[in-house]
Amino acid sequence: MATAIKKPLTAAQFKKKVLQHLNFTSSQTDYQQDPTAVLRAVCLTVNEVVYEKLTETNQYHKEHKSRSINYLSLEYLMGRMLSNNLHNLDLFDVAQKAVANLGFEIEDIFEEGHDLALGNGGLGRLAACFLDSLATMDFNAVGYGIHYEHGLFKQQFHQGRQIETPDEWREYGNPWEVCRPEAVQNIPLFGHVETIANTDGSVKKVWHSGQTIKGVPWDVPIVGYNSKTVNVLRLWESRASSHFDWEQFNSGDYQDAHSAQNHAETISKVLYPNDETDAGKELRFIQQYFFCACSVKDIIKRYSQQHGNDWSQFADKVAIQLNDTHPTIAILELMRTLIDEYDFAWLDAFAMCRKVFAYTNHTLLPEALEKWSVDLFNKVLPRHLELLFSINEYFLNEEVSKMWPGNDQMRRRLSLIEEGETQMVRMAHLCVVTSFKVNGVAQIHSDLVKSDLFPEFDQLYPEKLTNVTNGVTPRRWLKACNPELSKLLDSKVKVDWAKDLSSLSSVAKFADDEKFQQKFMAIKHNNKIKLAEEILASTGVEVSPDAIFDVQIKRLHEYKRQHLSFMHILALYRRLLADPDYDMHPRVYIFGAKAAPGYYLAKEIIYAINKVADKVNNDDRIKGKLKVVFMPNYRVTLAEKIIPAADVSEQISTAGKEASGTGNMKLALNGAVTIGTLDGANVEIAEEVGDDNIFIFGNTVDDIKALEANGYNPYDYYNNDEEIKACLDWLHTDYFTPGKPGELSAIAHSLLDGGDPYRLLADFADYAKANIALDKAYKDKARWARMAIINTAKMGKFTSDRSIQDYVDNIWKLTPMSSQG
Ligand code: GP0
Repeated sequence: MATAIKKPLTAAQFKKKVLQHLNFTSSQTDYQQDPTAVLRAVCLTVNEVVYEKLTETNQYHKEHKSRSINYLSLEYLMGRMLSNNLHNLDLFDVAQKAVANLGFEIEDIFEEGHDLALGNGGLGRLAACFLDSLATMDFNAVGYGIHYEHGLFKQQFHQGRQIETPDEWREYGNPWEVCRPEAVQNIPLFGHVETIANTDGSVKKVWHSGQTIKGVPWDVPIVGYNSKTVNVLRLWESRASSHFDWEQFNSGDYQDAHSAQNHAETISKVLYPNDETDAGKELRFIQQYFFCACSVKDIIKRYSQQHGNDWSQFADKVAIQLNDTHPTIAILELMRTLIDEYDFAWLDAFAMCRKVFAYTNHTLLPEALEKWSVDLFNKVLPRHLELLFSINEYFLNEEVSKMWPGNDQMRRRLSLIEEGETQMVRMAHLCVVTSFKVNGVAQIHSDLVKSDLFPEFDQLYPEKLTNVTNGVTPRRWLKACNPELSKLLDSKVKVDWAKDLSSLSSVAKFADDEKFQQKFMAIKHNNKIKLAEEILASTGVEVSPDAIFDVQIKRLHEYKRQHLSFMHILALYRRLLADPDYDMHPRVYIFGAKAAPGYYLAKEIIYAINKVADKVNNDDRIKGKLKVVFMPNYRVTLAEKIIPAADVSEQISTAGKEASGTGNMKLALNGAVTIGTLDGANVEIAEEVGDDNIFIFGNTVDDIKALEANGYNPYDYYNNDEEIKACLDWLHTDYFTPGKPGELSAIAHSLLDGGDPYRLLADFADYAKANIALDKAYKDKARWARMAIINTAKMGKFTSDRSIQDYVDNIWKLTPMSSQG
């Protein structure tokens, strides 16, 4: 494997620097007892290399006045940084040796690190993978987000129920961030708008804000893999603008002097833990505005450092990607700045926004499509609301009414304002109207965005709606997390597959090679042994690495249907009780999922799985053929341990509901075989691996529409399928919750009287059938090995490098560092 960039340090030099940091940065000479101090010193050593490259990257883009992409996201699920940075800098072996020399295993040092968990799930992890690819491909990119004091909560189980405790990722500092006081911003909010008449008859609007918040930037360096680039993720922390009121303090009003400060600091205090639901809280709205305003001001500042007051090149130099509608206010903030602060004419400002912004849609679920009340807007951002109304007027009169003359219903449907008891702002509509491109995240999802979500917008703006299928970084999700498989692939693929993932397709020719199969499956087995140890440590349950490791890891949500798998587990258990010799290969069901703290049914599903697990895992009658474990505190770091050990990947959402999925890609890349519906990126995974190497089941999007057109009735399935009936009835007994009948009833209620909103019962029988086919395939060792190998070999399309190249070619139009001359 050719390495273009030479190792920046030898092991001896690395060790010397670590010792220096232990001595002079931490004053820790007794480090043998203190792996945390060693971790810190190792990180600081790595940073010496990182910051040098960061300076060079900045220098280059300044000189070349490079166009930049500015990725705005309320979430970044980075995970741990050290192992990834070592791999990307080609310092892994060096650090491993140096640390061994100090008496430590590098893996034990990694274990001391905290996850940067500034996100909920797929959307936040996608942002993290994209930053990795942007740096790897030498693009000039800045990620903007919030420096939450507390990221996603930690999850524990108490008697099977989820308990949340706060995440303290930077309680004692974080070596991967640097504060940038020189780039602080002041952010106005609240107050009122004054209209001043100019002498020429026009008017000038002046926003007199009621409060100012200080935005303090923290930069996390993003290290490219085997590239020249180190970019930054810039995270904004909120502070009170004047530290506190001394006059008030001196007059004895200690409490009040503190409260303004507390209020300001609350903004970046905590990540909202709802995934795919809009909680509609005022503080969340202020979070969104705060980070958008800081970021837009920062983008303008960076631009004017190079171009002064010449705005003519702004749209050539700046692209802003909105990761979902969460950063939509950035559009209004740029409008406001151009008009109020730089005297742009309204139409010119609007035209500028339409050249700069692009928007990614991540879901069709109605509960995730953000709406904010006009009243809230008016209270917090009165000037932005005026501009929003002016955009709406232009849009309805100049565009909607010209396309559909006299059609008031169309005006009502497309308006940025939803009329009703309380007027609401439709954030997605504002995004579509004011962006130059709108993309979905997998082909089927983008097609549905066009046909079902925004059909009128597609007519109005042909070419605006497009697709960019998601991807994952193979650096973290294969090279770093699965070192043994990586080595095997290195031995067969002559190019650096981590940078050119489609090169893995050459491994497909070994899919039937017995020796290669043995090596591939021996690695899987080893990974399973390691995971079994982790499972024992975290759940107390002993599992056999000879069993099928069947994995479902993702946020807990009804549409993802963890309870479909749960129902099937009940069915298997029932079959085994009826016939202890029931023919099935032993299977371990491994779940990992956090539920939003306020999501009642999601928490009930966790509880039910844990209760059934207790019973099943301790039932000698079934001879260990079935085990169920729910691993607590699912997060990036746990995913990195589970994924390399997975045999089966559960991707069983209701067709049409999962925009893309990205766990599906990570699992297949590591040789897990998918059992899934024709939803999201599963469709494209099936295209790549072929029908023989995936288990597709269930209703398609069109089937579901047809079912619903005929009036969906869950009782049809309950009454006609003896197994479904028995399993649902079981939940009302005290079989799994001795002495407490009905504790698991909520799931049954939702599936029957609740109408089964995610059509679980309609897919149950076919899912059970697909599982029988899967079981049969697994028993044929050569066949399974072949399937697993093909899955790894055919994942080339799903590298996030390909996603980024698609964005660059079709949306952002960037040139990488190396091609700029
Ligand atoms: C979508 F709308 N996603 C949302 C959201 O609020 N949070 C979130 O994580 C996810 C989708 O569910 C996804 O299908 C997709 O792959 C991901 O965004 C990235 O596009 C599965 O996680």
